[in-house]
Amino acid sequence: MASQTYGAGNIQVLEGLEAVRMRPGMYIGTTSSRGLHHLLWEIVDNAIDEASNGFASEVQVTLHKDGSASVFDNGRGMPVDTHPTMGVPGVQVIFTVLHAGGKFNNENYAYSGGLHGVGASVVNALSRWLSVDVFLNWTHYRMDFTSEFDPKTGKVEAGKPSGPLQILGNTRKRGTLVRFLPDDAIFEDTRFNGEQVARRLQELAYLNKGIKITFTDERVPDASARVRTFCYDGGITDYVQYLNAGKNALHPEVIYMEGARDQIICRAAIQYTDGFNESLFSYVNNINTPEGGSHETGFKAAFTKCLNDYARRTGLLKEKDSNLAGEDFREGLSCVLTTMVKNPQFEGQTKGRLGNSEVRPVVEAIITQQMTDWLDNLKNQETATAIVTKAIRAAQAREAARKARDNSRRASALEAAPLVGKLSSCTGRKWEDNELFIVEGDSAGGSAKQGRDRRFQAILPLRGKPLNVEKKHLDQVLANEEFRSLITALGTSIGESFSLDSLKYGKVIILSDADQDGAHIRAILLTFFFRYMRELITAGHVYIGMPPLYKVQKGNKTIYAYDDKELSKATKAAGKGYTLQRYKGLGEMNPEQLWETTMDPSQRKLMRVSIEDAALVDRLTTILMGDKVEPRRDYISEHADFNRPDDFELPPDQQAAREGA
Ligand code: 0R9
Repeated sequence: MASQTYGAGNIQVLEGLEAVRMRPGMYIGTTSSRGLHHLLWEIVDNAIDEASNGFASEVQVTLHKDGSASVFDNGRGMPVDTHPTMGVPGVQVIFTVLHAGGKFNNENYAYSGGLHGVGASVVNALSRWLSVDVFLNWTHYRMDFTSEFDPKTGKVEAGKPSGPLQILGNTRKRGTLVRFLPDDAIFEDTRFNGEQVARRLQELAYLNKGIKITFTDERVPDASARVRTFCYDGGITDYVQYLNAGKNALHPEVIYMEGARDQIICRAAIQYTDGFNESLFSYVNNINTPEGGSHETGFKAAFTKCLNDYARRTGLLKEKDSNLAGEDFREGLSCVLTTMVKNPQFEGQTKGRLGNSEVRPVVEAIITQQMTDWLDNLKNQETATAIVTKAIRAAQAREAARKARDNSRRASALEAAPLVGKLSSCTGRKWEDNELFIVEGDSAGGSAKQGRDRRFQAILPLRGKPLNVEKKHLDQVLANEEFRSLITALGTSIGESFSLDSLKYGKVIILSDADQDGAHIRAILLTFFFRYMRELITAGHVYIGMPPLYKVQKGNKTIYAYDDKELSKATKAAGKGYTLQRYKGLGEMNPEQLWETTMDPSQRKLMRVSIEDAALVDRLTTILMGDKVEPRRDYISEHADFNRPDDFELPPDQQAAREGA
């Protein structure tokens, strides 16, 4: 025992919070906005842990006007009694000793956040100040911490207690309240993104059935929009229904499965739609695993096997038929899969894949058992038959697509020229430097061809509106000429056979008009990339070009304005006697203008397309591109403002200016 006290544990104690300030990246990954939000998630995770362990029913998160954030849970209250070896109150240990929370409480917090779990002390170290209020045993305790410059040592003292633990009085409340102000000396930007916070809290509410999460953004001017409450008694069942809003469900009730074995808990909720896409969202300890992993593998294996067995048992698949593929059974499937695992190992480039191999057989066994029970139930026969029938049709379409792809491969080998006939390629040999502009309309395409720098810019003009792939099978997509040209130009193939390694361009830039038609074309192309070449987006290759909306001219001086704010600046700067031109389409610009405003890397604006939250994007593409009109109209009228300058990537110099401003 004694040797343990003086072992690794002691080293951690000696390592002060200053180490965190020296290398914040080592603890929170980055000091960008993502890292900033990490601080909040750390505290929120601790509150959710207290609730999901059954000790709290409510979590309240508030973004305050002074830039600080606070989190409250109505749980047991952090321990305030004196720590046996450190001789200071428990709260003090939690907020001043690295890794303390986990260290003396591994058993109780079996499933706490693997990715975020850096400890509350890291949040303290990276905050200008932090306060914790504990409501426990009818007593209100409080402790304050600050990170301040100490003139005596010439260093910043990180997260030091401002004084001893205080007793402020009596209370009938129970719980813990933590409030902190992220240090602007550490973070590039200390403003929390209210939408991002709301989205994650909603996700946590779905994943943790019955917990009431209240989010208050005090910075919002409109009082009626300040407070939002998320609470879902149906948990992930409600989540699936939310994902399927705007889709046509194949069966009214969500199928729910749950089980636990070897300290692994697994839950799944599924519902089929009449669509063609697979939407599977998996989580481990409340953390999204977009790259899948052992839990997903186990789920898919069980799911495919159970349904194939069922199809044979019931004669839907005949003896001569071969088994259906997993992807056939997942066509039109919306599924949320969550697992709780003791020591999760996250792997992959973005740490988005679960590595623990022991999880696969457990999930497989739980799903097999639950799925078999469901399929054996008489009242589910109609739905089960519909699922298998749909999968059989999917298999037929997959076969047709394979043939079409073979044909187009053969065709492209024989007559590559006609297939990419519309493409004006570039001469550069370094794929990373090359750019493919997908341009709306032949006339703009013509200007782009003449205006471009042909050494690294290729142009693919699109005639009219491309096919809306949201409503189409892969074989139909492959039969479409516009998409065939695009796929051939990119060189990556598509769907299952997509390969990023064969990509011929570092940037794929969508260039469409700044009007409704242009927005529609953009949405169609993004839907196509999202459904069939998702890696192209996640690897950061897809961009949206931003043509200017206005030209302000005075004498021989020209200013281009990309939104209304810039326009009013430009007209003010120009003073009296300027001429104003409003561009209605790309086609109105001559080649030089198009180059100057939209294509020249040193002057243009590009927006990089990212998938921060695949579940959200999935829901949105369905709402915006699917065939239900109502949800689309509602969404558009609710989010009418697409003028979001923060999402745009400016040329390097302007970017610096914007951040300075
Ligand atoms: C506002 C955010 N909430 C928290 O950070 C929070 C941590 C926490 C907690 C306990 C209760 N509520 C909490 N809220 C707790 C845990 C235990 C015993 N008493 C109270 C226990 O695990 O046995 N704690 C989280 C870690 C610790 N407490 C501990 F390590 F100090 F015990």
